Amino acid sequence: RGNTAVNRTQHSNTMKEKDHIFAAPIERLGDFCFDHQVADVFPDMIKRSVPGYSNIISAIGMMTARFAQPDSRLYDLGCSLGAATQEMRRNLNQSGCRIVAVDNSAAMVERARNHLAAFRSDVAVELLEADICDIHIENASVVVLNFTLQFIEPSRREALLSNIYNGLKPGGVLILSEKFVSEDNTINELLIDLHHDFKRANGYSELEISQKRTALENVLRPDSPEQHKARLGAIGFAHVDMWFQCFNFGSMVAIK
Ligand code: GEK
Repeated sequence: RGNTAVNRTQHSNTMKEKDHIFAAPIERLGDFCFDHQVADVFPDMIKRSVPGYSNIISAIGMMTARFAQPDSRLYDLGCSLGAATQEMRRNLNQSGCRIVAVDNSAAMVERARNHLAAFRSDVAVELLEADICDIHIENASVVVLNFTLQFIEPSRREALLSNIYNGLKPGGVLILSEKFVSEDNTINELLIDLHHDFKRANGYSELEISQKRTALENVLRPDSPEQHKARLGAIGFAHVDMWFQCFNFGSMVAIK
C-alpha cells in the first residue's frame, strides 16, 4: 500500500471528521488507497462524493427486509465502516441469519468493529479482514456490493460475480452499486461534469476534485450499465435491472 499521496500528506488527529485529503497541492500524486487517513474521514467523504449514497443505503435495508430468507447468510462485500451492514442488521426480520461483512483494509475493519459495536442488535455479524475475491460465499439470500466492484481488477470481476451467483440461494438478490461510464461520449462527459458540480456544491474545491480524480484513475475503473447487465445475465441471474441512478452513479439489482 506504500508510498501514496494519501499517506504522504501529514494530517493530524484534529482532522478526524471532514475530508481535506486532497485540499492542499500534492507534489507527486500516488494511487488512492483505503488507509487510516481515508477511514477517518470516510462517512463525510462518501456522502459528499457519491450522489444518492444515503438513498441507496436506505434501500439496501428495504431490500433486506424483502429478500432475506430464514437461516441464510447476508454478505456486505467491501463494507468499509459498515453503513450497509448496519442498515441490513436493522431491517432483518428473519431468524437464524448471520451477516458476513468483509473488507481488506485493516483501517476500515478496525473502525467498522467499533461502529457496529455502538448499536444494540441480536443479529450475528461476522467481520472479516479479507479480499472479497478469496472468500467462499454460501447459503446467501442477500449480497451487497456497494461501490466495491469498481475497485476490483477488471479481469477478476466475472469470477467474483460467478462466485456470488453460485453462493446465492434461489430467489436470492445481489445489490450492485457502482460508478458507471456511459457508452455515449457526450452523455458520459455530461454526467462527469454534473458529478463535479455536485462535489463543488458539497464544498470540494477545484484542486480537491482534480487531485482526487488523478489519484483514482488507476484504481477505480468503471464499467457501463450495459456491460454489467450483459455479464450478470451471462452468469445466470434471471432478472437484472437498474433500480436507481443519479448522474454517473447508480445501483442495480440482480435476482437468481
Ligand atoms: C459503504 N460499501 O459504505 N477486498 C475487500 N475489500 C475491498 C477490496 C477487496 N479486494 N477492494 C476494495 N475494497 C461501503 C463503501 S468503499 C467505496 C465501499 C468508495 C474495499 C475498500 O477497502 C473500501 O473500504 C471499499 O472496498 C470501497 O456502503 O470508497 O467509493
